[in-house]
Amino acid sequence: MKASDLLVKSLEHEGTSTIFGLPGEENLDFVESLRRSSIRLVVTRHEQGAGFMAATYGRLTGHTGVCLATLGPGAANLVTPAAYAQLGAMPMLMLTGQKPIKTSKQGHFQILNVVEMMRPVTKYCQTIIHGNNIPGKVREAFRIAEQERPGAVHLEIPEDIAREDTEPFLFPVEKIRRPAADAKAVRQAAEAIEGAVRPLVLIGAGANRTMTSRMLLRLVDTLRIPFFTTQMGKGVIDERHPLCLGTAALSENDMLHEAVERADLVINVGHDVVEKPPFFMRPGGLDVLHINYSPAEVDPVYFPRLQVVGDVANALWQLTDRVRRQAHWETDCFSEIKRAIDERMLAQIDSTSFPIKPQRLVRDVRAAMPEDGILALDNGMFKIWFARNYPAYQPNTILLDNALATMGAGLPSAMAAALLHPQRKVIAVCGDGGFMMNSQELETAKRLGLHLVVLIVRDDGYGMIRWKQQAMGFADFGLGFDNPDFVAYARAYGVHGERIARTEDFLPTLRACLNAPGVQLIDVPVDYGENRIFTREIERSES
Ligand SMILES: Cc1ncc(C[n+]2csc(CCOP(=O)(O)OP(=O)(O)O)c2C)c(N)n1
Ligand SMILES: [Mg+2]
Repeated sequence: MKASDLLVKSLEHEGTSTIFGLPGEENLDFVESLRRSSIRLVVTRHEQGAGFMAATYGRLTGHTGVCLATLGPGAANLVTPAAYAQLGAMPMLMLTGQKPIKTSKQGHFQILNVVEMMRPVTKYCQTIIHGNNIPGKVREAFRIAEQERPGAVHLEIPEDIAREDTEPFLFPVEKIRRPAADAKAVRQAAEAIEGAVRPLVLIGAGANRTMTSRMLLRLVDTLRIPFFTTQMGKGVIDERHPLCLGTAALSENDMLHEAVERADLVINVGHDVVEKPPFFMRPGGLDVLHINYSPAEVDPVYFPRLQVVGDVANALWQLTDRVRRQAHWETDCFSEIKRAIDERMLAQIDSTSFPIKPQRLVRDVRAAMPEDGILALDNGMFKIWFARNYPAYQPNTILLDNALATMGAGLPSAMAAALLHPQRKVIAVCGDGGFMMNSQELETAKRLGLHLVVLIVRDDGYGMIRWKQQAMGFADFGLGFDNPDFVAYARAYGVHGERIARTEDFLPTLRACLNAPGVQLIDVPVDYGENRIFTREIERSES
């Protein structure tokens, strides 16, 4: 069998149904093999679009998303998506072409050492040097990409290898059960929880990717311990739950930290130091119990004394069975904090001033979204507002990247969500900066017939950096820009566009766009004056 056919067979064997990519001539044998396969090739307008889509596919399904690029320049464009998948723990395989390795007549034209370039941003990267190795390398790539902690892997297929004749053989795909936490560790953790006075649960990114919802809810409901979440832990338990305090959107002096200050034990489920810290541990401060698939990496702001390492859902199940609610627990003290937080959340939500206040924007988006609607956020100031003010009702209904925190991933990740869940409402929320980094994928979205809304939060600048610049006492410099006419821009792609001119128009327009077919773009001017709420929190932390 031809090697490129065997590569496609190996991918089919792993259950790959879609490959996102932008081929070059070095991929043409593979592309021809794909043409005759069951796998769908989704062609994008930039490799970043393909990579971000594949990573989000992996994040949402737990199954490795696959993307394709050519050698040198194409592969270099996949570096950011690789870092996105690697830091965000999303299983993704990148396939890249290469010039022939046995004989080549082109000198070093376009040749980069792609495998070495990918090494720091992947868990596994290899060149296939013989067609017969393909099934083994593919199996290893998938196994490693999906194994906790998930991440990016890379395989390079040189042109001459892709054309080789091979002896086909496929390795069995076995699901590996994760080890359960050690009974002694669970016993010690249970004692620590029972011995605490004001225990508090923190839900992190790891809990969101592996469907621990049911076990976490059982723990919280049985023991009645209040909880808060990191940005990437939003939605594991419905945030309307009476014991939910909210999301720590900032690392320091967030309003949630009043609760952390009162707690004497934080039960940290699925937290990962790659995510921006939801609070800082200090020597001699509160105790932290780390429940995760792997031990906590030692870090100056995170050094838990107690650890339960193993399958998280199983650990929670064991703990809930062991721990008894204690009469001496003072968890009621958190209700007072919750009331204060809820009150602060009401500020400006009804404001009709224009441009729209971020609080009103977030409130209206929540009002328009059904329970299972998916928001995919790009990076910018609005991300903090959504993290703090948007209650998620279901796991993975707010896709935000607080790990690499790259701009440009919002639209492609929303597209992957819309492709996977055509029946659900999907909104990409982008700044005017981040949107323009991958706006060309509007063409891909339109071509694929996706149903999604693209919301551009427009402040004519790199708002988040402008806010930090101001908070640090610097003059306003170097962060403004002009924008295209986004409605005309949408039209050029054959996409419907709307510009909001009055705050009251935003909710009805958003509702109409969510109910209309195809891609709908909304340009909404925002008033970031409200960012001063966070500035005060920064100032307090610096004084
Ligand atoms: C690829 C990339 N470049 C730069 C940054 C640094 N950065 C973080 S937020 C931001 C501004 C984002 O501007 P915009 O998308 O307009 O959102 P806004 O903050 O204005 O709402 C910048 C430059 C980044 N995170 N990622
Ligand atoms: Mg902006």
